Amino acid sequence: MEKTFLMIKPDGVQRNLIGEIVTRFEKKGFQLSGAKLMNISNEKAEKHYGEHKDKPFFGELVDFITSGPVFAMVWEGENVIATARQMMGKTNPQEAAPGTIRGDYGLTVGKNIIHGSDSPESAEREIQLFFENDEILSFTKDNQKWIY
Ligand code: FUP
Repeated sequence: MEKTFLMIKPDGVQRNLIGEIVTRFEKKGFQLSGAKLMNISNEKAEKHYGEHKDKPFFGELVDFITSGPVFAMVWEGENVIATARQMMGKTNPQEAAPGTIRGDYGLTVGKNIIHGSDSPESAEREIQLFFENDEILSFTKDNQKWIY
């Protein structure tokens, strides 16, 4: 099953949006395979955003993502990479449609609440960068068994 890397950025953590965002992906039908609250080192931030290293906003981007805890997640499900990107909305919250995470909760491109892998290659790379293999779980759910 396809997997993606999603990360609630420091602004989302500070604004108490972890539960709301996790709920959206759960309700959509995706399954959480791994998650942790963590601080990102400068080195990891620079690797993660390597494709932007020549952009004028790179310094600010690294400063922001290392400014406080993030909530890193691996989600799995059919077409989860592209669907999660749709659910997140456009990079600039001013252009993100209402009903998307950035459209509903963001105001500026600098603090846009969530990151999500944009391709199978970046998902693979980002999952490897943030998670050990034994932190990613595949399991089937049987709700009835845990109620009765
Ligand atoms: P996304 O894949 O939607 O996270 O967007 P990008 O990979 O293009 O950009 C990564 C991050 O850089 C964004 F989440 C916010 C930041 N950014 C800026 O701060 N200014 C810009 O002009 C573009 C991106």
